Amino acid sequence: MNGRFPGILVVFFTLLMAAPLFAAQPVNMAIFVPGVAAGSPIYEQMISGAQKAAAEFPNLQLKIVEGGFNQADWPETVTSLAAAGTFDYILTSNPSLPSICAEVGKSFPKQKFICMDGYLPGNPQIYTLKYNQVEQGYLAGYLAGLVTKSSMKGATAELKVGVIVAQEYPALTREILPGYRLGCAAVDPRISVDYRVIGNWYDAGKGADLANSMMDAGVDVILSIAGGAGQGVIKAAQKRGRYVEYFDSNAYKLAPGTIVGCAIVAQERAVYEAVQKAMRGTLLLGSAEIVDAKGGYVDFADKDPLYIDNVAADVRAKMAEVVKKLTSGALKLPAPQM
Ligand code: RBF
Repeated sequence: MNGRFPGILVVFFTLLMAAPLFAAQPVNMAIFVPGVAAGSPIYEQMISGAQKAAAEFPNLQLKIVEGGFNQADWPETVTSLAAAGTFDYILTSNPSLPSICAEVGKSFPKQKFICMDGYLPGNPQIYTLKYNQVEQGYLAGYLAGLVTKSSMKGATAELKVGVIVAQEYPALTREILPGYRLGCAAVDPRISVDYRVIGNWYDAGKGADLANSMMDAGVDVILSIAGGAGQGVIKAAQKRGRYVEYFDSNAYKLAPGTIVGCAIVAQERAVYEAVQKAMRGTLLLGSAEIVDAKGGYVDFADKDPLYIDNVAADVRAKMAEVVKKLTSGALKLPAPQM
């Protein structure tokens, strides 16, 4: 037999194996951002997670659509995306979206939805995934408690910590805040929590005003969950040498020395995994996952040099213990199914 024959066979079978790649149907995915992406870490992670998947699947086309801050407009925009009939999937993120998608889905029964940071089991058009935000809040609360009791430069004599949020919603009032309060109380039950609501996700001026009024009253560390409005909280704390905690992403570099803790969710990873499954046809529509610290989806960013360099060693040591308890599953803080 001619020695070249096996070589030809290898080429033939390689082409045969690669054929599905060339023939793969295009998949179109709309990413609906309920708000604006800039300054909202959970949305930024959603986009980067989807882009990471798109880099692996050349047949995946992404279209990013920002819904803006008028929440009353969102159902109409989601409807127009479904009505276009061109998007295999609509990917979105925040706890108010599953019910909007369910409503829109009634008119467009072929439309598939991926709703991150939300919870709705049993709808055959919708996959949802939410984070255990009791744990995420607890991590922020525990650090706040340690910082307010510490001898760090910006810590005041008062045992007062603060939370500034953009808006009230069930995941905040029933998971994040209770988790935060529990974390504070675990450090010292005498710690009081000053809690204020801005009223929107963009007014940095109001964020700064609320932060200043809290700091006047002796608050030394403020958890901000406020999207772009959080910039005002950070700037105000920076000016007075007090502290801020960030939520969702590692953001120490935004204000080194001012941001002293980041309670994070692995939304980039979760989106990447969900989109990968969608592309492979293994995403389970109708399922509602809850992911947690034990699974590595909720965590505290403690490896960053900007945390290590700016937070007192005794605070970091105590924080490390509680992070370990949560990530190992030794400390259980179940999230409500809602
Ligand atoms: N988080 C943001 O970072 N930016 C936003 O613009 C934003 N808008 C939201 C609107 C609604 C109606 C709800 C319920 C939540 C919103 N969130 C937003 C909060 C987000 O879902 C999540 O709870 C926080 O990022 C904390 O993990």
